[in-house]
Amino acid sequence: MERPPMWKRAVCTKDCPDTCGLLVNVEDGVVIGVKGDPDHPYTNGFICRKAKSFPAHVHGDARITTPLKRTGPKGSGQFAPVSWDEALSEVADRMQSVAAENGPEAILPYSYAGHMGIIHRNAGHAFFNKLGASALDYTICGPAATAGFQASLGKGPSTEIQQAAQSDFIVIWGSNTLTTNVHAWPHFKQARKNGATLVVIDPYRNRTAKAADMHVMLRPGTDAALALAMMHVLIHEDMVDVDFIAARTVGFEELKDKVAEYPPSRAADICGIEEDLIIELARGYGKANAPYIRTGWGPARQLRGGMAMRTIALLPALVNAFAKPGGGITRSLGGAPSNLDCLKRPDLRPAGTRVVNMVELGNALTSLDNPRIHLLYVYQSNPVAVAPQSKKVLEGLARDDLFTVVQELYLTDTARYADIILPGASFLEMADIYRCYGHNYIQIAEPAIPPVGECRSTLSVFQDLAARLGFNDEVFSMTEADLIERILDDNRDSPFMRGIDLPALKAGRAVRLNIPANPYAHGFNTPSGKVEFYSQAMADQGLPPLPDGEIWRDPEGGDAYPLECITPPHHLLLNSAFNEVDAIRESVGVAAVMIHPRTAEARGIADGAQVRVFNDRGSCVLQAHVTEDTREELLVAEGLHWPGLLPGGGANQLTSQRITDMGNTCAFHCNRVEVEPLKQSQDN
Ligand SMILES: Nc1nc2c(c(=O)[nH]1)N[C@H]1C(S)=C(S)[C@@H](COP(=O)(O)OP(=O)(O)OC[C@H]3O[C@@H](n4cnc5c(=O)[nH]c(N)nc54)[C@H](O)[C@@H]3O)O[C@H]1N2
Ligand SMILES: Nc1nc2c(c(=O)[nH]1)N[C@H]1C(S)=C(S)[C@@H](COP(=O)(O)OP(=O)(O)OC[C@H]3O[C@@H](n4cnc5c(=O)[nH]c(N)nc54)[C@H](O)[C@@H]3O)O[C@H]1N2
Ligand SMILES: [Mo]
Repeated sequence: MERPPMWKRAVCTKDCPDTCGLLVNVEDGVVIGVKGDPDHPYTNGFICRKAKSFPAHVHGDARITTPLKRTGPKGSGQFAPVSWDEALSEVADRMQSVAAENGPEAILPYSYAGHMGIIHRNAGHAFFNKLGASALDYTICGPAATAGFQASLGKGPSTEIQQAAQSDFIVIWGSNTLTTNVHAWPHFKQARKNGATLVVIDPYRNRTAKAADMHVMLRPGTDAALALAMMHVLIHEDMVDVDFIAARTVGFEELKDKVAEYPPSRAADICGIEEDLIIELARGYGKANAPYIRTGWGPARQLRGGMAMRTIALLPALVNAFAKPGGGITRSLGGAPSNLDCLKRPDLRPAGTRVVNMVELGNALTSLDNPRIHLLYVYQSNPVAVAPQSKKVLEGLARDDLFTVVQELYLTDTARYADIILPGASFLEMADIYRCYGHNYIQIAEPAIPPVGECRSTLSVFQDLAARLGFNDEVFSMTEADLIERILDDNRDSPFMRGIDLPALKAGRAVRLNIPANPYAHGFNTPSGKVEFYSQAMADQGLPPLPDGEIWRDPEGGDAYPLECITPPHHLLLNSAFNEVDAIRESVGVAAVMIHPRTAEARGIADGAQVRVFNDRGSCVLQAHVTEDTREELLVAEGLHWPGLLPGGGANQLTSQRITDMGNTCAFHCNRVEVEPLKQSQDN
């Protein structure tokens, strides 16, 4: 007799703003299907192709299901299965011997957002704090964007995306929405149905730009100049809201002087676009009833990314977009519950513990001293693929005097360098509570299936290690349920958590946080309580208090590298994840680099040819996609492919560990390069 399908609620764990509600079809402990949860109030039953491939992700033949110990040279991928006891005894022994010989700061944890659930994502913090290991600064993604935006509009959530459905002028500024934030699209579509104009500001014609009414294809790193020129038009053509500016902003007179330096003609030169386009954009924005901006992270992945984001974030204040339903600006949403101290236990960290910026992993493993890093523990991250300047990262990982532990689901390029691999449970095998950064809902998920093979959750692995090291603080014996309860309790006084429907949350349904759809109607969370055209806080940090359009290009290599290169997300990959799914990899096909026809012609590069993209930091071999979808001086390498699948490594061969002006983030999209046809003799 056929059994009815058993659908269980789950939450997508991937590092994407949308954090979808899922329904998982389970038969005999095996996930046989995944679909969108139609009851999720934001994601509404729609999921992307990647999420549909979760059955293959969870049950793929290549899934690591037992602990493994290295048997061949580092990087060779040769391992033999060992028991959990043997693996964890060795890890614990190594931790103790490294700490005894070199001090605990010779141990470095490296983790990021492979799993987005609050509990497991943060499950190692208390352990490494107690150990006194070097602490990691989690900078690889958003801090430049956050810092820039906050300097202008203050901390906290921004305009809820659903608001945009009422906008008549939508600007998508450096986000590939149709690829990286697809659930925003129905709201933009709704607005367009009512006549709204949709503008995309992006250096290449990505999927979203192709669907827009207007595409401003600016040079990377020039957003602040563009925003200042828009302000120039708004001010000179009397499109600003003088009452709002007088009452709710600081520094308008100083801003006006700065803006005078950026007439559209000058910005047109800086940005490499037509002056008329800037004027048209500014007038569209200024005359709209409810202008709305969706900022992505792209503009902030530049050396002056903080300044770019800060300047963009000032635009809505000039026209008081906040007062109009549908108007406003979105960067990040959600973010509550935010007090996770009971889980992370910052109190356990010894005072003055060394902090390592995760962007600088390559340097940390090759040149950091006093003490040198002798034990690296990687979990929920794949630094060989995602961290900048891969050559340095690989050089570090190859060190004989470095002991590397990698907790993973798959034999990634990073796992290949491990001395011990610990098999991680997937999100469908563990309970967690999810907050997100693209909508204002939180949700609890229970395990849909038991752990595959001998896989274990991140929390349980750290608790086992804690027991082996004799750590007996309460956190090291709390279950997921205990921790969820404690976190909810600790955050009871947060206004965002007020009125949370606990029974609904415990039943697994998405629950709306008490975050206003238009938080700016209630004021600005800046030091002055106003929008800060002039920021004293920035001046105090030695940063320019006023916006300006100065550009910092990649300083390495100079004129030898006349082209620029950006490395934005691929539609079918999620950072480096989903390379493990055969069907996805086949659809992704070869790794390509977009090259403008004139640039290709000048170098004798034909469409489809193998090319070498290079700079002083490294090189990679990609297939030329000759197209007018990019600018003449700009190469675009969408990713991230697993570097080991490519003949010459991944796009992070080209990127730099140099950090941004604010937030200490990586300028992933700020690289000078050259490209040439691949010569037969070159094997990279
Ligand atoms: N399919 C898919 N979805 C994803 C991801 C993925 O890898 N794949 N990654 C997830 C993660 S971790 C994040 S943080 C988000 C990121 O989501 P996004 O913000 O969409 O991604 P970014 O890499 O920041 O790039 C966004 C856009 O910025 C453009 N850009 C680059 N430089 C500049 C510039 O100087 N100015 C302007 N105006 N634009 C610029 C790029 O061309 C790109 O189209 O997406 C998440 N969603
Ligand atoms: N060139 C370039 N580089 C980039 C970017 C770019 O745009 N261009 N984007 C950057 C951005 S925005 C980000 S956020 C970072 C992302 O950096 P990461 O967070 O490191 O990215 P992922 O590729 O998602 O790697 C996560 C790994 O965690 C593993 N994993 C997933 N779930 C679990 C689990 O439950 N347990 C364990 N142990 N492992 C798990 C996955 O198998 C995967 O290999 O990359 C950055 N790197
Ligand atoms: Mo990210």
